[in-house]
Amino acid sequence: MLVHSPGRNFVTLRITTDDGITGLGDATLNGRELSVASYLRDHLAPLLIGRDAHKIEDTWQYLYRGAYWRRGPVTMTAIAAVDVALWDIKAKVANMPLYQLLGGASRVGCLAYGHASGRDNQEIFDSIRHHQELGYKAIRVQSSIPGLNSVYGVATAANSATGTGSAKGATSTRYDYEPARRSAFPVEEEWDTRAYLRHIPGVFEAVRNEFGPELPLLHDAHHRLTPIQAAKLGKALEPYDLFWLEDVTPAENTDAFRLIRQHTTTPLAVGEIFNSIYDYKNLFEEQLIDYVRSPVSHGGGITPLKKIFDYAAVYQIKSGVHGPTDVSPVGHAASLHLSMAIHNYGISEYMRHSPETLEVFNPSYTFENGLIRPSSEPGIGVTYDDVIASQYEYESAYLPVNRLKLDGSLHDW
Ligand code: EZ4
Ligand code: CO
Repeated sequence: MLVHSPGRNFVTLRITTDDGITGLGDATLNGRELSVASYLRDHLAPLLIGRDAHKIEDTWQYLYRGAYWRRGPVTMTAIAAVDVALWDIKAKVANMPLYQLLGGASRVGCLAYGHASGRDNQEIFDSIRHHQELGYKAIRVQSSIPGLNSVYGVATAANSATGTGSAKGATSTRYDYEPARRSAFPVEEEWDTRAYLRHIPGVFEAVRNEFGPELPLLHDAHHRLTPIQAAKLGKALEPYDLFWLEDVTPAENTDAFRLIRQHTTTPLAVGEIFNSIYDYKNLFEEQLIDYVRSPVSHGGGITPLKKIFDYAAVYQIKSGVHGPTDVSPVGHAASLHLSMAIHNYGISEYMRHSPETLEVFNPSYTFENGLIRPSSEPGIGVTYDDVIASQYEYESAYLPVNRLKLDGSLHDW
């Protein structure tokens, strides 16, 4: 179990076989890291000693069914880490990049989107241009809201245009690489849904006028709206032809999508906090969403996520994998290999990790001309540098909480 904080906190599982082959799995659960580390160390690792590393499906079922307590983010992130480490090992033994074992490449690379944001439209335009210069062909746009002093997902002026820099010296509003603040308590932000709904359509109108009709644009509402507010936003954004609108309502009430879907043709994405095929079942069967946000590391691993994507394909629903910096390069690489192989790939979020993170994980995937590609290295193509990692000790860090500006009551995040 590797728990370090190169740029931000990561929990990484390393499994070593009797013949000395190692596999890595991402066990990072942002803001609740140590619970997964304990689940793995105290409950799963002892069960793995002496098991055949090649029996991936059987081991997955053993850990999932054997616990009795199924699902949930902690359990499923822990099982995912074991699953990915075993796939890494199997692919190394086969001497192939993992996507070959998952069916081989269905595409030359995986379309990725980056995060542009700003406090006003001019800053947003600069941030979009900067991301285009970095090679992005699809861009998520988040904006400050007049009257609110900070909004999650909006970088400060210092880094909104560059999108670079390390977490060292980061301030509470430095979101590009450190959405979770290092402190014993979460930052409290303020929120006003009516102000948000009034402002956002104009931002997309301005962006479309500036950049034209072709550029794929995305937006994340971070679970903050009621179903009828979500329907209104989806409708208001229709003229600007979004690639998707993400996480409009609190994700646990999937019935909300029925109402939203009746009102808008804006494509919908959800699932970054889901962890089971059962979370998606009704959404798929009633065709209420368009993109599946689960990353390998929070979706229980490659084994179950492949099944989720295949199930989604029946309904022409595509992948749209979560890829923030709190998914480690191990998690990104695992999602990337699966993304290369499946037929119904859509897009991946790709926030770039900090130099500290990259130094520790040494990912071999590349990003060029809008596409992320795995290398031809055997396995998932990530190696962990323990020596460098040991310089970065875990520090508690939390995502912000959100209170209504009007009366301070806690709001959905
Ligand atoms: O808030 O990864 O689409 N991306 C996101 C992320 C999540 C964080 C939570 O850990 O919503 O920024
Ligand atoms: Co999101």
